[in-house]
Amino acid sequence: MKNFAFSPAALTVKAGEKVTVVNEDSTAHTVTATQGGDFDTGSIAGGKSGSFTAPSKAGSYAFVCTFHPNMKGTLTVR
Ligand SMILES: [Cu+2]
Repeated sequence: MKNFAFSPAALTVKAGEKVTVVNEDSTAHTVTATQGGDFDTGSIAGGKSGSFTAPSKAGSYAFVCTFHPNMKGTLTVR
């Protein structure tokens, strides 16, 4: 995350893969599945990294930052 955006906003990973994200802003962010609680990094402080485990089911999953709902991205699980 950088400048209040996810980069890249569209990410493709394998089912069950551990995904690490880096927060390059000074403000805390999260990577949180929009629906179903499929994944959630919890709060990642500025300058820190966090991780989540991708869902085991293939598909397309929207995510947001819970603090900044205008930050949006899509996780594709294959
Ligand atoms: Cu945020």
